[in-house]
Amino acid sequence: PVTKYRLDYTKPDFMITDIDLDFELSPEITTVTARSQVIQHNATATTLVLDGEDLKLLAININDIPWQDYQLTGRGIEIYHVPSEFTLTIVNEIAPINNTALEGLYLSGDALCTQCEAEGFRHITYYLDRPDVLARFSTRITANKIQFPYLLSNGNRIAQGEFDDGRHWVQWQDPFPKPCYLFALVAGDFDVLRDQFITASQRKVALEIYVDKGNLARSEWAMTSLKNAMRWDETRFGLEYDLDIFMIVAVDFFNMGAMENKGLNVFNSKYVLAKPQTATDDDYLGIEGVIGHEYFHNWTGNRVTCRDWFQLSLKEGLTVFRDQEFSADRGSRAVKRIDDVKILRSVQFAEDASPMAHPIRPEQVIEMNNFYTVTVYEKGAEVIRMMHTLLGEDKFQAGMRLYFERHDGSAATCDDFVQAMQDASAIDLTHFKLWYSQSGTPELTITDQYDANRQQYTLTVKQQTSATTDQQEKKPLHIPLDIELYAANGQIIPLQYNGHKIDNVLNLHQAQEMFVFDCVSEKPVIALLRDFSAPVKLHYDYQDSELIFLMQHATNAFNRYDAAQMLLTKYIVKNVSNYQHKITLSLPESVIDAFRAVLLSSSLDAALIAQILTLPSENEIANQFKVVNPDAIHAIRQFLLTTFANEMFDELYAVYMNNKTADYRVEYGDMAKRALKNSCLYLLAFADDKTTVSALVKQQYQQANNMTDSLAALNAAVKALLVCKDELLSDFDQRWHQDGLVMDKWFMLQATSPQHDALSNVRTLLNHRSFTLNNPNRIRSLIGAFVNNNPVAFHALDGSGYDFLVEVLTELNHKNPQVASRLIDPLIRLQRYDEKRANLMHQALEKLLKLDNLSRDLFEKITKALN
Ligand code: BAL
Ligand code: ZN
Repeated sequence: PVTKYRLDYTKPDFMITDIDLDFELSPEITTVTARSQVIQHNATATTLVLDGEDLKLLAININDIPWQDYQLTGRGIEIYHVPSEFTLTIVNEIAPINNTALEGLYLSGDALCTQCEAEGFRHITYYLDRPDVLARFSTRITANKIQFPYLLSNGNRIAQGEFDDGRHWVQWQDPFPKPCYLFALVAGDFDVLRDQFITASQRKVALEIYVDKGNLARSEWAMTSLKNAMRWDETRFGLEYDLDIFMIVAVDFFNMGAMENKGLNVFNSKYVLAKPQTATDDDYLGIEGVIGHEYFHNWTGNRVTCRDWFQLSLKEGLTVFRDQEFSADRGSRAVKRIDDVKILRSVQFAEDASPMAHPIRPEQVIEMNNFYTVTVYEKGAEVIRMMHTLLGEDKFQAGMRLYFERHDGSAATCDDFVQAMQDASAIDLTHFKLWYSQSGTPELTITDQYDANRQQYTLTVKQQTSATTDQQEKKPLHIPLDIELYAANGQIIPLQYNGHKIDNVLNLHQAQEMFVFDCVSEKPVIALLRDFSAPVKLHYDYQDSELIFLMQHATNAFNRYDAAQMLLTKYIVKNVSNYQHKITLSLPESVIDAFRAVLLSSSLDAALIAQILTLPSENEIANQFKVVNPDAIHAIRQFLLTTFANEMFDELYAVYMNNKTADYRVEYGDMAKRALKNSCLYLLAFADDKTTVSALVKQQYQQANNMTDSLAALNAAVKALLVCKDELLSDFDQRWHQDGLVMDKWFMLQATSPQHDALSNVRTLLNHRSFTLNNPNRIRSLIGAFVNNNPVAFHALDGSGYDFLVEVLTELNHKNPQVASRLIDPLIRLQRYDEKRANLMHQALEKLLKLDNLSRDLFEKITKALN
């Protein structure tokens, strides 16, 4: 496998301005005729090199004359001595039915569909498969009418017809030039939910959502979310939709969450289908977020696309930021922020500390599919968010307008984006740009000093980023640090120096800096990193009393949550050490009281209380340690759960009872109540009084009229190992075994069970009637959940978890390299474990490296891990 480097970018020698595609569809053999208008851009180039994989070439014509002067290579075709401007016609065959990698044209159930990002189009025909080649696409699809009554592609439907032999055809035309990764084709039989949207400039857009037959009632929320997203993008970003039709197709077999193909989004059905009986509140929010995300790509991704794949964060970081803001504007901004920070801290920080560490704009890539990461996406969104913090909403929006003015209809770079932000705001972002090229998690170490005589408060801030596997040298970054000071009575102390007001956002630039504030009449309590103003780790020696104070008085909801997290983390770290030294575990009464006060607060949003009462996950806790001890972390977490449950039993029970909702409504206030009620139930399940809690859990499961409540009960039963768990699990299976998406929840619960035989249960479930290794969602919910979210079982000291993953990856390496490559992540983090585990992980990776035909995807990660 070859490594590609960002700095090696060169412009394409040839451009394709227009392409007419003709598909004769059938699952066994599909014939593709591609007629492209090619123009030479580099006068010295006479060889046209096209990408193409797994294709059977039938014919090549140049200007309608057969052309023999070419050669097939491992990765495509080289066509020699071509003229400077010509029509290239290529005819080839593909076999969608054999396409288990789900890249290119493949079969999802009975439907044919495509996935072309990043480099899937080359599995359809020979082409310049790179994002900086933008062409106008027209697509004619012919297929059997009974089997494939709907034939869809990008743009507008301009003609259709029928043949006598049972086939029909449809012609599509997309007026917007696009790179081939945004091409899509879908053929199948569906139910269609139709609606319309009137844009701000009064244009009528037809909206269509295609779902499997019988699923119409489950697509309404997706339609509502789509209309909300379209309106939001107009009001917040001033961006309107540009075609006359917008289609979404839900398919069951999909490697990613969804795909933003122009005018024809293809979605994993997980992010479309919902009704109260089958989908949880989190599913509803997930659908809203992903529908928004894909829709927002129409401008940030499609109208302005990426010059090359190293720039992926240009569209993904920005679009994640936009979908985060959409969700925040619709629901609770604070809760959304906390959810996003949790992902960053638990998954992205771990990626920085892994052999896959990379900047949000990677420097080198073997397999692009490996770089659809939390770093490119979520840390990328944090980088955009920091610019938003530095510029403010108005200047940020001015930057967006300038960005579109300059780059609409073309392929741009991350530098182009920052330049537009800088030019529109007159704020210098030169130093800030380092965030694009430097990997790793910066750490801030903060100390302070109060001078009562001078009434001065001084903050000393040091920043340091440790070396990562990809990059040894690190420089100080431009970091926005948002702070607030409080007096003992909870009043805000205004920030000022020398008679001048100081903004809450401090700009850090150097390895060490001092900030002095005067007119501070008492030693203040400081809230640091308000709203998580930068993706960094924070070290500041807070007293317990200060954290408890911030839990009550911080004006920023994120700070309240974070103070609670820091307080718990202190005792988690202490108790992990106690556990390792066989000292009794303990938690001070004052800590429990602080949490009790949050639980009983009448002023806090119920969803925020639920967040604060949810203990950090084992993965979040693991990031506190250089060497992770999964058993100790699990034991401490169980201890905290039991302690909270026993100490706050009556209060938890009362809040549980007070937050019941009658009918199920997808409404933020109700969701918040359910979140609080169910986090109380979860904690209660760990109390010593098992008879009472088991009855309570069982009752909620049996009486629930919605999936949020029944799954919460089942989760509590499984995680607290209540006696009712087997009965409830089996009831759920009986009820839902025909529904893959619902069963994913059931697989996930068992994969993450603390039961000692979790692995053997997972192995048994591989043969369950609802499971198949052909479906990425099933794989992620059973195997992915086990390897990522059951650290005790996956890292069992007998190596059984690692052996299991090796077996699975051996099979998936051929079947679906992309899905395989996602699953291997926890195995490549061997440096984070003790010698015994690291050795076992090493052996497992060695075994995988010896596989025949090891995919590029796995090769890249394994070799990085073993180096
Ligand atoms: N572009 C791949 C799917 C997504 O990020 O929207
Ligand atoms: Zn995206």
